[in-house]
Amino acid sequence: LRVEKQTKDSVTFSWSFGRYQLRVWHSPFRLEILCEQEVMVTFNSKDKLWFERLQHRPRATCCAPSGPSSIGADLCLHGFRHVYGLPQHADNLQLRDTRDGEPYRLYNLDVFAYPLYSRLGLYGSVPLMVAHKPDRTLGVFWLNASETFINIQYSDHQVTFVSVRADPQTDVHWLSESGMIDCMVLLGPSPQQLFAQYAQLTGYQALPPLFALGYHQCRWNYIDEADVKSVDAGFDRHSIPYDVIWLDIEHTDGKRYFTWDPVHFPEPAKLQQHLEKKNRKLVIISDPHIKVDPSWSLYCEARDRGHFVKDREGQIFKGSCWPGESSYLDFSSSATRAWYSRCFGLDKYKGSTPSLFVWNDMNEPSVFSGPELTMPKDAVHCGDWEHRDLHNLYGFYQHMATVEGLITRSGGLERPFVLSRSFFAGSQRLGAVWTGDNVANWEYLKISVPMVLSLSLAGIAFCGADVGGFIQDPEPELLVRWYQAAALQPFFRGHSANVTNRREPWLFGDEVTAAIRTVIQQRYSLLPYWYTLFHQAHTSALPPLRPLWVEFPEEESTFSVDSHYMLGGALLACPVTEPGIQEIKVLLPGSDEIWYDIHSALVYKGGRTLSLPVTLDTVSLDDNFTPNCNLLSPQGTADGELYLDDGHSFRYRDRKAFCLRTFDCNTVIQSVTILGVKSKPSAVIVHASETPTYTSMTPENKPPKQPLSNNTCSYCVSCYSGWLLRYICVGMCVFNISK
Ligand SMILES: *[C@@H]1O[C@H](CO)[C@@H](O)[C@H](O)[C@H]1NC(C)=O
Ligand SMILES: CC(=O)N[C@H]1CO[C@H](CO)[C@@H](O)[C@@H]1O
Repeated sequence: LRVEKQTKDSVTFSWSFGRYQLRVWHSPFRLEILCEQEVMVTFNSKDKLWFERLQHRPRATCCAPSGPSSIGADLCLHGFRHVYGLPQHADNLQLRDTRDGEPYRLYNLDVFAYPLYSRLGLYGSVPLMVAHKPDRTLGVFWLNASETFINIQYSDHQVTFVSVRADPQTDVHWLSESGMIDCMVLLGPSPQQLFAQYAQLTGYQALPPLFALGYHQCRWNYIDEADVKSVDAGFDRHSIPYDVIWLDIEHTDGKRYFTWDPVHFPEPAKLQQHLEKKNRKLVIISDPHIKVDPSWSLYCEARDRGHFVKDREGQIFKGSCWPGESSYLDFSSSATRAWYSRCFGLDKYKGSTPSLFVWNDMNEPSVFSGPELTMPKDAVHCGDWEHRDLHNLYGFYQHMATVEGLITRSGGLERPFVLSRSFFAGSQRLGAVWTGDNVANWEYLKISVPMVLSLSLAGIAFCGADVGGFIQDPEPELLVRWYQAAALQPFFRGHSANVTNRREPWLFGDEVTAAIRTVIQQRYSLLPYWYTLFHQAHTSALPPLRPLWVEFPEEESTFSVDSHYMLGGALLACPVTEPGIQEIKVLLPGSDEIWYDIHSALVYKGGRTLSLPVTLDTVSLDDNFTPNCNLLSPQGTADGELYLDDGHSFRYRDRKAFCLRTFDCNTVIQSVTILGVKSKPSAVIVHASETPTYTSMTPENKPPKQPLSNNTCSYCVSCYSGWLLRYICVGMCVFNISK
């Protein structure tokens, strides 16, 4: 940064050889960021910058002892007419102009059956806004964990200091209840660079253990050990792959976390060993509220060591939640987090084994007796911080302590898996989140897509929505459609509330069972692709789920699409989210792209909207190759990447025990299936540059049809035989297609 120009009113700094400039005026205070002389962002363009100083008054005499402490600022984003982000809201991906109603609110709340198309705060908050126009993606990160409101105003005219131009602009006004102004502008310019800039500030997506990308079966509640075993056996009986079965609050002894119901779960370790024999895991719930029970040692320990949040009088705060009267662990304290982490030790947590993983629920926190079902803002945390100052971070800190607990339990060797309902900027470092208490109807299925896209844009790449809808009973068609949509979202879990009917995939007749089996099997076939995408998220911050504009940043027609999206750089996914329809419309971007329908192998040119017929089996998945490497080109090449490691430990990080291969021809493979070949080949020869091995990602672990010899193998192929990616050839390979 160097000073380029100084006048009596302003000073101009520049960097990147003068390409970028920062201009600061002192009165009125303004701050402009320019790229090649063009203003991108103006800070305080409407003079809304505001801050109040903390005051110190005796706590008991007033409702906000630090006095009014709000902060606010406005920014003008020049040339932008599309802004996104600010999860979590049950709304479209593109943020709306708020002049016609409420501002977007960021305040973590437990909202059962949350209203749709609302700017109300939900379970988690990420104060990151992403703006996009054809030549730039830009981010505004407002780092504050108190209740925050954001107003957005789109306009067609741009008013700068010196001119009025017929260019769009977006004005954004941020307001937080307390804190300091800590606002970062991320300049991109590409979506990829923006993701990386944001990850440098808040962290990269944790690489999940491979099993966590499989299918999860949950219910409130599987009632006892026999029930768990019978559901587990049901998956085998119906040849439906799955990896994890989940237990909700009823598995405990009276909602005391870290205990087991002695009648229904008398032998939890044996149950986990039973599952582990099939390489399956158990996830149990662990919430932040602790039953007030002086005869329970864990409660007494937390109380005596000062691990609970206090009320404004300095007594231990009490509120009601699942166990009845409860106190809440103060996860903002590092001592409390360390203590809580140790509770997951295998010696301390009786009945747990290394194949038990964790789910943090109700951590907004949910307080049934509190204002808006959460903790009063004047509750007091360690260091005398009021709850209002860190409310949106409470769940993040529980997630952090749980993750720490699982890592420590394994001596630092094994990757944790922890799902959290509440989250904040940076939760991607910890694990997965989901969209909370949704409802079994088509509207909630539809909104799940923009909700997970919005999380993905804000760094939280490992996210999903409960399959089928948590509340109420889905009709079979909805259930099938939901499985199809969710199989193309990162976190894939079926879950249902206690008052709903059972809905394991085989309870609705053969047609439904078969449709669900197909889609879960397809998910497993794509696991190597998912895993590779998570490796990318982990190392380069590109999320697996990408709004179309992330891959096609210059195509304005994609900017408001949120019903379909890219899954990695190669697949376009368009789930069916309406009942009884015969066809869906899909925008295939890129006028020089070639798209292949993965089910029919039909070829389409990009740059148009396509109507595709759908049946109950259809979820549209289209495969794309960039023009310079599609198989229809004379070169007949394409490329792709594959990441593999042991799937569960940190050895990929500590000992670099992984395999990352680029295929110079990597299309969609089953045995060997290659799209885009004009005529039916008689054989395909695989030449490998080193001795390759075959890895099967299917549960049966079948060997390949023909073993490799001399680094080559030959397959008879039919021109098109399905899209299951079954055998992954590890090693640098060249496929020769014999015409
Ligand atoms: C479901 O859980 C709620 C909350 O604990 C309880 O009040 C209700 O009785 C339960 N219903 C059934 C059918 O178990
Ligand atoms: C002082 C203050 O409260 N500013 C904060 C806004 O919130 C973030 C996240 O808690 C803090 O890191 C900032 O310091």
